[in-house]
Amino acid sequence: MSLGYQSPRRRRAGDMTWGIIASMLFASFGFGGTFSYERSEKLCFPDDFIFGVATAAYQIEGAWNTSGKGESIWDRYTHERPDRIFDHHNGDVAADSYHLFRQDVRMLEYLGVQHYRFSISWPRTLPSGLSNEINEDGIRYYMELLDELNSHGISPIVTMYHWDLPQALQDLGGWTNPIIAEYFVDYARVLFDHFGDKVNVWLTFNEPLSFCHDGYGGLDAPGAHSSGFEDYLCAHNVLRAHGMVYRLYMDQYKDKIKSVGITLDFSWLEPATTSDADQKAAETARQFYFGWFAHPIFSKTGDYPPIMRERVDTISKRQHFTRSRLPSFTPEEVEMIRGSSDFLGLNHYTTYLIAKNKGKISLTPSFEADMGGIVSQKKEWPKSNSTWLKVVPWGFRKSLNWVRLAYDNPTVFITENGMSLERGLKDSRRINYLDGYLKALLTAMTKDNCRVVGYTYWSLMDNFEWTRGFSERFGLYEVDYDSPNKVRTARSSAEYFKQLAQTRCIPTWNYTV
Ligand code: GOI
Repeated sequence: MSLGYQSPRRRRAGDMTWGIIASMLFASFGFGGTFSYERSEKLCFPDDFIFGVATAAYQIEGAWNTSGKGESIWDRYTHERPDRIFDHHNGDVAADSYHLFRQDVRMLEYLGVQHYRFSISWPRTLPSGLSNEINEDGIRYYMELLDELNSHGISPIVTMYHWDLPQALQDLGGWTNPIIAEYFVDYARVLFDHFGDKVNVWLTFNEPLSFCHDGYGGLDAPGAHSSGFEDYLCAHNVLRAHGMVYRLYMDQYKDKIKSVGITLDFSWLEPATTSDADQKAAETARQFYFGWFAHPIFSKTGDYPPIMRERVDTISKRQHFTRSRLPSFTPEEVEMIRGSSDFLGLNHYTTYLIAKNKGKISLTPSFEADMGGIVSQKKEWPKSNSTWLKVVPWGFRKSLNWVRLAYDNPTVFITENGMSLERGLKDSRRINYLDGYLKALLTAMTKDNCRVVGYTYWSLMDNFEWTRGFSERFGLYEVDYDSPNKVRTARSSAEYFKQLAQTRCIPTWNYTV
């Protein structure tokens, strides 16, 4: 299994492959864990497989109004509606990585990871969202971070948009206004021009499902509550924006930019029973939750999944709408979006059960009604500290195989996987989660032949967990939010991950602490 895989849709010849990137980086790592691990059976990833950790701007940076940064929808939302945040906190200071990023890089260096996935804040670089005014301090900040990473041999993987839309653009309707695709292209151009030669991998969007469905149809910022309508408009413009940025890179930045992809989240959706109705409902749900974004980009035919088109069209009619609530792409847009990714960035955390919803379809539009399934989880599945996140490693293997079969075995890069717990340094349950999910991943690669080139743990450190505030902790490092300098301390899982990143073998973890 090699990182040099070129997916059939990967259109550039002779570019720098994952394998070269990884081997260049890998040469510089030493070895020196303080923990002792028994290595009875060796379960190892290929030599050119890369391990890293992830964060996102709003969740760690703080400095929400420092040195010319513009307001984001999460600044506005947490300030105006603290009641919507579990512990009434906000990301004003968070882990203060705006000031402490050199410490972040020291932590990465200690872990010995090959890459660091972080996101750039759109309003920190373009305060009003538009490219007429560039915030020099924002550019300086990311330049220094990138230089610090590169000088330590850590490959930067950069997300352009991890949910922190400039408020000024939300005032125009945000992702529901088609004009935003053009503004996103302008933003991407600024990023390519300033940082293009310092970044190995670009991701346009993090989890459009989350920020469209939960932001425009649910309780995340901007809190639009318009499920079955605005979430579809959001997704439509996000897909157009993604395709346009990919074409920009192909047409004008081929020599400077190495690769561009997108990150989609895919929870495994298992039929609640073996009945035909539930199996069909589960497959439909996969097309709604994942195919919604993956089908237009990664399928041979492009466009929305046929079952989604059919269901939303039919249900819209029954609800007396003149036109479908799911917008349509022009044939040119279908072509522009189809194949617009060098690889598939995948976030995977957990598994849900899907049962067919046998109730009558309500007159009130909603994504859930259109999807037609009822979502649940098994009581017996081990818990995390997040209500939605249960520990189900076999769902990871099933997700990877579903992707392999649906989209002709694309090159997959795991951009997030992780587990939340409460405060505490001895996080053996997190190590157990990692052990299970990494084994499922390795099985998918070796037994099922899924093409996976890298793994990224969410997260490097505890951070602002959106509407859950600081109450859910995903970090390999604990952050002491009460301390003025946001002291970070390595958990047991950090030692485990260090061993993993440096050996590429799953540590057997009956270790002595
Ligand atoms: C990433 O999103 C993200 O990229 C990071 O920024 C983030 O820090 C990281 O994850 C960690 O969270 C119980 C239908 C309560 C509607 C059960 C079905 C609520 C709502 C089960 C199913 C689930 C990870 C909210 C992806 C949003 C949390 C997407 C995970 C809400 C539920 C549901 C439930 C449901 N998701 N997010 N939810």
